[in-house]
Amino acid sequence: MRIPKRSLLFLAVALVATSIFAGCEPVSQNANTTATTAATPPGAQTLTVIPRPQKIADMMKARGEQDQASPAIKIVSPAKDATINGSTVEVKLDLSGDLKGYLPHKDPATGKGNHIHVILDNQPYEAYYELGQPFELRNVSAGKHTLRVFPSRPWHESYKNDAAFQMVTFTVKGGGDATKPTTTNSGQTMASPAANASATPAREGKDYAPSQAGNIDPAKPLLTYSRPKGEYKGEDADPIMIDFWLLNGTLQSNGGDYRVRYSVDGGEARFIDTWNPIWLSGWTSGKHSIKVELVDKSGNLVDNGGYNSTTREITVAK
Ligand SMILES: [Cu+2]
Repeated sequence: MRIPKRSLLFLAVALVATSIFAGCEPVSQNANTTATTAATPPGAQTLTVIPRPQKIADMMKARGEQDQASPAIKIVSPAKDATINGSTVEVKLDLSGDLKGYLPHKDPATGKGNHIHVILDNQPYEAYYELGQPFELRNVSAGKHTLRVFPSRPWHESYKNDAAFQMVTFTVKGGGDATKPTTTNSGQTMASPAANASATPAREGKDYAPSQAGNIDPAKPLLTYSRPKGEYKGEDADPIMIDFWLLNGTLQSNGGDYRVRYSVDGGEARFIDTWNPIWLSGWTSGKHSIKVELVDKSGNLVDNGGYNSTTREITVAK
């Protein structure tokens, strides 16, 4: 087949023009441009690790010394190895240490603020803002469970000093029954299965899907998945932060033996070798899955009760 020279020239000019225009587009648009020329499947995206966003750097500046704090968190309740009767587990935390002004609290105007990430078993974390008020896990299934907590910033980046993490194991007897209403200690009905949506909770808390503790060895390396989680909209949808907590293990570039491996939508595996959050830019709208794992130098999963390999689904709406 012969292609006229003029057509080839036109094609070349068109390609150059396309790449010039692509260069002017925000990063998030580049993914789409690449996808159309490389015939990748619909929805394909090219994610790039970018530096800490300026918006967050500005927030840190405005917070004074808070980001140099060394918070110490303690789970007061449930006590280690406690047995709890009934499906509601009251959580009480004690925050101390060198706080430098760090205080969990939700600003009613912005809906944001410092908070604690509370994780039942290996479910997505729940945010706990007002430590002076009780927080409860509702509808917890019978059996053995773990609770993990660590302080976080308004943009959900965790504090990573040793004392900033605690985990306890406890057991629930006669746990979650979805047909019965959840009540407070005084017997006042807070939420019934039929009225759940309209009821205003009297305290912070969360209804939980059935889950059990992993068979965790608290002395072995433990990776706790924290972010991303849930739904990302508008300016929060790009970049998106990956953040985790690492117990009993040191990553390769911090002088240790471990690596954190992650992949998005089942794609190519990438590594995080220093214990810091990363920000990924270039997300397309829709559902995405994120897998975060703890591996050794050879790339083998370092298992600990199933918690060291976690896959989460998030929704991006740009
Ligand atoms: Cu958070």
